[in-house]
Amino acid sequence: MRLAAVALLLCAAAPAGCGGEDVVVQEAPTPQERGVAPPAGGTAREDPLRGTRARPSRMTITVEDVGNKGRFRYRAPATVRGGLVEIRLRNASKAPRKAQLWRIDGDHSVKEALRIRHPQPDWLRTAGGVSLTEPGQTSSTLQALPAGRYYVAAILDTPGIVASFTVTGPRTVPAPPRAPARVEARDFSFRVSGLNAGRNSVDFDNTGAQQHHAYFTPMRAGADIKDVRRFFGRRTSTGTAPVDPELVRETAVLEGRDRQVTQLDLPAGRYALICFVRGRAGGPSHLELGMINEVTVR
Ligand SMILES: [Cu+2]
Repeated sequence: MRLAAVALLLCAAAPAGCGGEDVVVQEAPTPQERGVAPPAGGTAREDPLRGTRARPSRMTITVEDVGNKGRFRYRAPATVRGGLVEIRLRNASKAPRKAQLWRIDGDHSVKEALRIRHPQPDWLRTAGGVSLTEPGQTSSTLQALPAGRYYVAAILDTPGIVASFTVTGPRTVPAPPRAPARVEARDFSFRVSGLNAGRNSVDFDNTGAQQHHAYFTPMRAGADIKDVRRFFGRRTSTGTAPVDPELVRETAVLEGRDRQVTQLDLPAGRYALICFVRGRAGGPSHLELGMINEVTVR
């Protein structure tokens, strides 16, 4: 694995990724972006994420390249009706991207939030979002979005141009229903069940108190999980990587006691499942605290 990629991983859960100098705040969406509205009321519809009947609100986030130097920008509607929300990420850029949501409480600005690394103050919360999505693809997450001010940013990428938006409605909202596949993140381990080869709707359930994400990377033939742990644990790497960094599946970061149903496309094979997040205060990554599992998908 390339060292740059490893270095970026170690920055997981800094609000806007590593670096930060290039981060620009997008304050004013275009009228088209404002046009994303929840589905018309009246008839319940089949929810593509989990096959049950529900009428979640819906928002579409778009990410696209800016110029040709690897910079990118998010666009989001200015306001979203809160509650249970289907968040879609349309990846119009040339690299895999995800949409990490952050919620800002109180009078703090997005600019202020973007300067924070660790420790993270109580007024800034990770708020889920959409898993890593391939170029040209759209994928979805179903989760509760309580009223508040939010922004969408990258986490494991170079800094992009963030988009801010306001969620209207109640402060407390119902949690999403359960999905057949489940990834439970605890402090500091994973439990996994029901994953099948192909596209899964995954109940990503953070039952711990800490922030967690789920990062799947395929293990090369002959590699074992100890090799992977050793590989990510050191700052410099030599020899053949025990994982394939070109095929990563990764959820957004969830705050403790939060849950979402998200999509993960997993070809059959053996994966290392890792959490790279550090505590709100900083300190060791959860990988260093043992948050790594081998998962076989059939
Ligand atoms: Cu974690």
